Amino acid sequence: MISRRELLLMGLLSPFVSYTGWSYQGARGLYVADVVQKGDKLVYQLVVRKGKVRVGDQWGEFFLPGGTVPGPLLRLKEGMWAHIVIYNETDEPISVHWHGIILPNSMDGVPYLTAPPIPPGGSFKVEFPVQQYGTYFYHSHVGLQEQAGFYGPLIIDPAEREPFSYKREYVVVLSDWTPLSPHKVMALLKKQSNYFQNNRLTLMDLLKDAQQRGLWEALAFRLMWARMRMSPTDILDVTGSTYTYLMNGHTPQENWTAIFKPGERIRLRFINASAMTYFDVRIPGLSMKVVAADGLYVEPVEVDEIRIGVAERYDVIVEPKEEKAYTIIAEAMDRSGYARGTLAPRPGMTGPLPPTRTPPVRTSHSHEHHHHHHHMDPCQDCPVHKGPYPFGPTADMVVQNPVCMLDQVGVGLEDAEHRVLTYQQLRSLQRKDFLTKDPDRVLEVHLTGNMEKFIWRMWVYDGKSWSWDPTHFIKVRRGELVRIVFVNHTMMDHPVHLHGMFMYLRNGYDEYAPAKDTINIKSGEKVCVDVLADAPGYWAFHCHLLYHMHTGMMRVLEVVG
Ligand SMILES: [Cu+2]
Repeated sequence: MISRRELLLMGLLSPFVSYTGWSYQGARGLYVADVVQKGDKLVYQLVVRKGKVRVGDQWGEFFLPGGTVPGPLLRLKEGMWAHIVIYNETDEPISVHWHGIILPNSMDGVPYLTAPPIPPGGSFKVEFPVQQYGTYFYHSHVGLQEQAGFYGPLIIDPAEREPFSYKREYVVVLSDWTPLSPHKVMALLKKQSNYFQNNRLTLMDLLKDAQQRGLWEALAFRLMWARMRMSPTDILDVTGSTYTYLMNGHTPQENWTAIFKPGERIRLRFINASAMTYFDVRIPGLSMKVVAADGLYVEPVEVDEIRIGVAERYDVIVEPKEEKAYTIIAEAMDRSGYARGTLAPRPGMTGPLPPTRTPPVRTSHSHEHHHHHHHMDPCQDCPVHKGPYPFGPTADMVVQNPVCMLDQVGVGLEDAEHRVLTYQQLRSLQRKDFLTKDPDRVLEVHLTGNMEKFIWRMWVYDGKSWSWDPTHFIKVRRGELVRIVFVNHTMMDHPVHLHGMFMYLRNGYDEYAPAKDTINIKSGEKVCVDVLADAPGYWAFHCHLLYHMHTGMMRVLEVVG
């Protein structure tokens, strides 16, 4: 009998080593970090280097935790202690943030806010009691290092028996890589925000559109978008025109492969570690049973496709029955490219690639699309301040009547002829009694954007005044139950991440609301969450689209006491 752990190791060890000859040789592929157990401590050493790695026929400069991209898999155990020593062997300051992990504020890895960055040649010892289980990841929180490969998976084995069983498991890290330096990408976006978007609409599209809705209506629709200085094809800012999408560090051509025996139940832990890419994940021919969201168990839901926002994680169980290769495809939301791998009974097999789908276009109706009125509106307790709003030129547009869209699949998936996961379906397996209480405080978070200038903001309204400046901390008292109402006034979706505490998504399941660390807020949507502010300190609260965070879509939630 081979243990699950050994199987995991076998499945993960698929090296694609590249040699540069003159600088540090980085490797691509998911490796498992060496661990030493000392009593109730799991001890890791994480050496971070800079190096060159070949991707396809291009070379890239990477930040390489453990010498690889992605960084090595760190595995912890609920109830034990994590001791992770980080060594900075690069020539720049670095930090490591433990995404979704409940830990002391000083260990959170946000430079200057929770601890100074680790200087070149320096080291930092991260220590925290492991109080949770599930699928997480770690990444740099310094500058744009995350875009350059500074991320890796973090898995925590539960103290108690899991509510489902499986024979093997695979970690699937999805990411986006560009041969451009991240600072070049930033500069290009600042200069021309649609620089990477190739899907501009043409005269042909207009004529097709006019056939369907009449010429004047089609023209008016285009004019509306032009006046807003936007395009209905603004789906992702940075696209497959520069990105190569990676699965466990491998390009679609390299076809990362996971082995199964027909009839086995396989657990896949999907982690979206990309800088800017929403992935739509499918395994044609297999349904996926979602068993955990952002690490924590949910009531199982059978679906055929999952949209995974940046920094979100989903655990699924699949049961391939046939002796054949199944393709794992993670398409970028704008269809400009994909990451790809294969589930196969033997190495070397290739599953068929599903046909490319047409790029989504935001329509004038997309905000009402598929909106059904339930008896219970899950957003009924999410009050939103009715303008006027102080956004000024930081907002291209203002959504007057944001819509609750928890039961919607998202732009481009409306017409999918299979089951797509929605937030409405996520129900926690763990009851939290405090979620039935009235909140002690309500905060509104209004997401705004100026596309032309590439300025992004998180405006906060606390019932009295507005603020947007990231150096203006949002203060709450320790122990308060804080309701946060998000409104997305932009044409893009934003995955908003809160450090240090869970956000309980108010989707109608009350005390069984799912706990998430990253909440996707669709264009035009309002969503609300409850946060039990039980962790004192300064917690970063930001859009996880790297270049949005970098240009202002970031705040700090200070828990006082
Ligand atoms: Cu954003």
